[in-house]
Amino acid sequence: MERMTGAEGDTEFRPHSAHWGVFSAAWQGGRLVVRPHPEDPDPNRILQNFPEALRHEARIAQPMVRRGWLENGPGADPRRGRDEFVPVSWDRALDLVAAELRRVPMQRIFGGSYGWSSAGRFHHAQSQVHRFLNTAVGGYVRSVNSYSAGASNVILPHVLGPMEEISRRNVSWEQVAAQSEIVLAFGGMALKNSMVAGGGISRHIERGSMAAAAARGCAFVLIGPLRDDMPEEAKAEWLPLTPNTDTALMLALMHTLAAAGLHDRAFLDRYATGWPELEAYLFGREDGQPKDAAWAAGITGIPAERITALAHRLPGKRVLVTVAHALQRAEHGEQPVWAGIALAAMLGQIGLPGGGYTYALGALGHTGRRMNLVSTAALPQGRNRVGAYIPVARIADMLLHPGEGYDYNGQRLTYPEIGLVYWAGGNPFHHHQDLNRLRQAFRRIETLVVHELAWTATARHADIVLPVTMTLEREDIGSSQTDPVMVAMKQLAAPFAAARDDYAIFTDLARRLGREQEFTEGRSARDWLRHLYDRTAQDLRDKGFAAPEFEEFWQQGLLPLPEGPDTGGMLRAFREDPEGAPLPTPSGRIELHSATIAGFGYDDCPGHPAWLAPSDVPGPGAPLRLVANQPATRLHSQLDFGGHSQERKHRGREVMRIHPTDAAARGIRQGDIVRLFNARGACLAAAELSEAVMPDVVNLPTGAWYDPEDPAEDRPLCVHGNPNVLTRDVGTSRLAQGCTGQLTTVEVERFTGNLPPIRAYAPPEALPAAAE
Ligand SMILES: Nc1nc2c(c(=O)[nH]1)N[C@H]1C(S)=C(S)[C@@H](COP(=O)(O)OP(=O)(O)OC[C@H]3O[C@@H](n4cnc5c(=O)[nH]c(N)nc54)[C@H](O)[C@@H]3O)O[C@H]1N2
Ligand SMILES: Nc1nc2c(c(=O)[nH]1)N[C@H]1C(S)=C(S)[C@@H](COP(=O)(O)OP(=O)(O)OC[C@H]3O[C@@H](n4cnc5c(=O)[nH]c(N)nc54)[C@H](O)[C@@H]3O)O[C@H]1N2
Ligand SMILES: [Mo]
Repeated sequence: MERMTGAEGDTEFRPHSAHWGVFSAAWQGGRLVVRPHPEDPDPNRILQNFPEALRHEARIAQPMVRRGWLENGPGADPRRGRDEFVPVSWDRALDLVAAELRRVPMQRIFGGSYGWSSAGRFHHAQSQVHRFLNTAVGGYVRSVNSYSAGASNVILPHVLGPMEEISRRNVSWEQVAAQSEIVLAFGGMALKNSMVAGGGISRHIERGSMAAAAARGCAFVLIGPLRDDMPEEAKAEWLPLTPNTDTALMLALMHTLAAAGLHDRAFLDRYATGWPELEAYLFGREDGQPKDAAWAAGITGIPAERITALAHRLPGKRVLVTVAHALQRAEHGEQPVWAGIALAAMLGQIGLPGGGYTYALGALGHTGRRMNLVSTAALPQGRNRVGAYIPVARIADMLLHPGEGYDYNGQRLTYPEIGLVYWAGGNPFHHHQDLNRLRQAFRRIETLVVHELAWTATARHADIVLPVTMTLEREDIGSSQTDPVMVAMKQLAAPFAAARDDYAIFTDLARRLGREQEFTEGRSARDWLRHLYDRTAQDLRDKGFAAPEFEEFWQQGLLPLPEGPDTGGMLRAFREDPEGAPLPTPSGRIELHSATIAGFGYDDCPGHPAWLAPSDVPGPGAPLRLVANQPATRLHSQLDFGGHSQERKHRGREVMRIHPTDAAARGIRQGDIVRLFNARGACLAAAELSEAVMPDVVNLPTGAWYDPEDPAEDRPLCVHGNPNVLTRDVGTSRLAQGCTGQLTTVEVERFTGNLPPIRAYAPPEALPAAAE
């Protein structure tokens, strides 16, 4: 069963998997036809980005080296991102990378390499690059936490428990469908988001679960700026709320409950610590300001009567509070996560089926599901001998301010001095904020090595670009802890041009560094698949289940995995026995006041949940709030050039939604090309007038590839619609230093100039091949 090279023309449907769904594909009439998993009750169209993407001109055909780097050697260079490229052979490219890895000490290599890459568990690029740097180089400066949940990753363990536990193991969709009476969905539970699950997903159950709950009489309340953050099936009541003011609303709900004596004192006494401190704050005993509904109305834009009425609906009901990731991807993002817990604690439902608190339900197709009983395949990472790390979203700070100190979670850390940055499987020009600042940061380093399948802006900023296969061009195993199917992902197409697998590239590099055996352990890619499979198979057998041999699994294509019971997780166990199953917090209880956090002395994250007025508020020059959320038509920036992503653009631009009143005030009509701008940057987009967006808010999702009109400028216009030219590169607080990219402030105007062409997908200029 060697790798096939002539897959095109194969008319048999073969299984494969992506972060947005298990599927099968075959070639029909010279075109790849993609079919979702037959048992998926609610498949999505992101899968339809594949056919056009496979052989698109945006693919990288061969290894390339930036001209200035080739001529002058490693070093800071303002031409990074607008230089020409020189095609080189694989041998030459790998010699150059190996020489750099020998030259630059591991303490000066940043290999954090954040990014989602592809669903297969072996060719998962981030796992590959980390394993390679550990086993073949010795280590690297890493990153911790995620862009997804930077603030929650840090605050949740202090006050309730680990983020993954709280989001995945406690409250399930089954419980919601059967038991919840009221669901307060802060930030909603948009179906566009639960299409996605890392490692693949065979069944999208969110729409059906919300429909079942609504049919039973469960009331969903959508709190947030966009009406379509809940599906119609949920029949949700929409409470339009000024972005980044959820904490004020939560505090006012708590104040109303406490003032009326409707809070669950017995629950707070038994299961929580810090209620007296929080109560004092709610009643304004500290600062003279009661956090009542009238106070919150002025902040949130929600009338006081609506807030008090909502509060009075809650006591005695099975109420579930869920807080979307989006709320904490913002200034002081720790606060709504913590305040939501406090609200749920006052209602006394934490640990009951379908009630209490869950984090980010529906943000991904991982949440609200049963966990598999057996382990998921994962490539071992080896040992990193470098201790230094950064919170992931501090990358530009690190590159711009080496040697400077900063606060993080009670520690004083120092940014290391980085010479070489190695990226495989992520797109910082997608995920990072204030891209003009990121460009400055990347200009300062000595060498940027990027593995990519397409000419993303990150690849264009690299010094050495190595073209990789996309998932369809190799075989792999698809698997996730929250999906009951393991997928034998078959190769569906030959590698594009000279593209190679990340694993093959790292193997050749490891050989040049004299560490091939350490990296490969003597295994071919196919051997690794068998090895990863065998571990899950052994786990199955150890637990008394049958498991086929690898060859049979590969033949079969799909292997069902046993799901565990819906136990209610850590929070249920804690409710049932708070002494026997305490929470992993310092007090063993829910911390409404944290002595640890208070002890850090941070004014931007005090010892209890608090309203901290944000600094990024509408003002002259930027009177509108921008919501830069996840895109419905793709995963982040991946396959933005694919068919489904393209068909939703207008005149080639990403679509920005604006309320008709705000549009009229600016003379903007449906379909107009508009310019969004603020002090940091500007981009074009196509206007869509919509009452699903609340007034004073505009919505431009992420993922349109960065496309600078004149890259020689300091703040070029992005002609395509990447909102990260506008967002701010500041941490959530000194506690978590998380990403704050979800929200910022902007102005919008009609664009009346000549419409610049989209060049984001066209390969950069290539010079004749170098003599070698
Ligand atoms: N303004 C704003 N910004 C945000 C967010 C926001 O809400 N607002 N959300 C943030 C969040 S939650 C996240 S998780 C990040 C996501 O940021 P990323 O994960 O960096 O985004 P992706 O577009 O998924 O990048 C993955 C890259 O890997 C490449 N790739 C795919 N397969 C392979 C492979 O096999 N090998 C290699 N070498 N490369 C491969 C793809 O071509 C793509 O360029 O964005 C963050 N950025
Ligand atoms: N189709 C698709 N799905 C995805 C992804 C993708 O790229 N494409 N990315 C996946 C990833 S990596 C992640 S981490 C998750 C992210 O999950 P989230 O971060 O929750 O997703 P977003 O779509 O960014 O935000 C959800 C909604 O929150 C609302 N919102 C924004 N700010 C506020 C606020 O201050 N208050 C309130 N109440 N609401 C607010 C916005 O209206 C937005 O639509 O999504 C995942 N799902
Ligand atoms: Mo994310």
